[in-house]
Amino acid sequence: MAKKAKRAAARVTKKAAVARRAAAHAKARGAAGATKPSAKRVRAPKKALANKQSMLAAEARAARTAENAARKAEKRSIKTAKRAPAAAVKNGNGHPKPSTRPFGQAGKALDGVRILDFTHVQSGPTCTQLLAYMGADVIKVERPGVGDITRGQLRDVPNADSLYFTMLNGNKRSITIDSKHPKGREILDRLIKQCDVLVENFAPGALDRMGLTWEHIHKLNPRMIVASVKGFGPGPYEDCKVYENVAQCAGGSASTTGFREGPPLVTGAQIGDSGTGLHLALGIVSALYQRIRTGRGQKVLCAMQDGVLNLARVKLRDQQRLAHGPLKEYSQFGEGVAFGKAVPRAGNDSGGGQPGWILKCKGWEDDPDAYIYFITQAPVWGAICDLIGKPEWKTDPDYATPNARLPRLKAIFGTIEQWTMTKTKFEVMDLCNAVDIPVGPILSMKEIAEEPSLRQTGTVVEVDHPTRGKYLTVGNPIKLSDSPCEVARSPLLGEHTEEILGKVLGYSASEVAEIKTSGAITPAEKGARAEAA
Ligand code: CAO
Repeated sequence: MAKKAKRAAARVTKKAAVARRAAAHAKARGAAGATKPSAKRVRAPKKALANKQSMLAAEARAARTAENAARKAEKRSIKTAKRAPAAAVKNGNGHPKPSTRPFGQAGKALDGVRILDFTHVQSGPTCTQLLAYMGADVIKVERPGVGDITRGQLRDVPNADSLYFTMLNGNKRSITIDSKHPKGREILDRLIKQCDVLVENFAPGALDRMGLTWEHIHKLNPRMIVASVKGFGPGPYEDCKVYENVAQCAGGSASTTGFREGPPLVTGAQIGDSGTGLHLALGIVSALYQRIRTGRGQKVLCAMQDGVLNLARVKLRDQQRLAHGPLKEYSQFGEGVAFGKAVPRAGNDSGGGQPGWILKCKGWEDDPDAYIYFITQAPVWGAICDLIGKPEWKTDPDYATPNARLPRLKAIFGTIEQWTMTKTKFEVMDLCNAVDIPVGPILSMKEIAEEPSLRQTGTVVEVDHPTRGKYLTVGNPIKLSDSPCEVARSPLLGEHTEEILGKVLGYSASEVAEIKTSGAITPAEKGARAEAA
């Protein structure tokens, strides 16, 4: 019986793989993978064009048929896998046989996924850029003539897209559409039918005001995943507009960052924007995975407050620990300063159980970044004592144990600093790492930009841009061994409008010409002028 089920599962898996390959093949031949130019819509004046279009339509039909077959086969394989769990495990849980292609040559993780990118500023674009790095076809919709507001913010090169924009929108295509223009809405509806995910981070209610409600989107394309970043989740603040630092403050980061005697501080890392974009990307790929089973899309919501709190969860941990006594690893404990009702700011104390602090290194008088983070990790205490020339501390009862050291941490770090100040941060790094003492040099952005190892791994990448020239960007920080990432420059405003209208949405050349004068893809005045002409 088990053998029979096993064979059945293998047969179905094979069929699914064949169908999927056929779908991929047909897709590859069909322009940009998912064109659905219906035979009715195509009105070609010339015979050659008509032939080409009917060929495209036939290819699109073939792609659809093959896709349906793949979906059905996949459904059957899941059913079979459920009936025969042992066989499913052996056969890779109903998925295709492992590719025989060398790693890195079997496409990209998100090949075939198409994203309707309605994001702007930072949080949403971070998410869609990551998805693009993973291989998704990201189509960024921008307001005609204006585009993402960041194109013009913090400009360093006159008349060129800012680094704010270029570093968050690599590997994407740009189409301009006025979402409030009737023709623009029609184009958007077509895009919805052709895409797998819509990502947006408009102010609350803006997408609905465009007429793109969940009900509307779901009706047009039940497989569509609608992913949103908002400042707050449902509750008293859900209608508020939110930027990075608002989220850092509302998510518990600011109240726990800074020095005890100073005001709350925001951090330089954009945990509210980029952090939430990262959370959203995980939500999207999870929803894509669930869609394989359910066949339907869903809403994915990441509130920036929630994202920040998730990253600051150790402080919520400490809040609860406070009810059971003082937080002994906070230096204020060693200094005899009483705790209040809420988690205090802990300066540069380490967030874990191992005391740490930032110490001066050689050259600190002139270089604001000549510092090192030094952790007095208990297991390497002996090595620390030897290195800084205090071997007697290894056996001195005032220093030998972590508990004995707690009230003396300030003085201990003072002594260690006398040693670090005689070395550069890189010398300290080398000497400490040789004996497993965890330390971290405070690297400036200049040092990071110039660090050869980050260039080699593709974490820092130089790309060329037609109007601004070469610039540095952060590549994919997530490395997949079978999904290579080539970082491409950000698109110019509307650079791919015609390409997408024609190849993705199947508009004919004459229809594209009409759209161009309708005002739907150009700024309102230009459209009006063109109409009048
Ligand atoms: N065509 C026509 N109109 C368009 C358009 C297009 N292609 N794209 C956007 N618009 C319109 C929207 O429909 C909206 O119009 P209405 O207010 O009339 O409905 C308008 O542009 C402005 O959108 P917005 O309110 O999202 O933009 P804003 O600059 O006023 O606010 C922000 C920006 C970020 C505060 C807000 O979008 C927000 O709170 N987003 C959610 C949280 C978030 O992501 N914050 C992080 C931002 S990064 O620091």
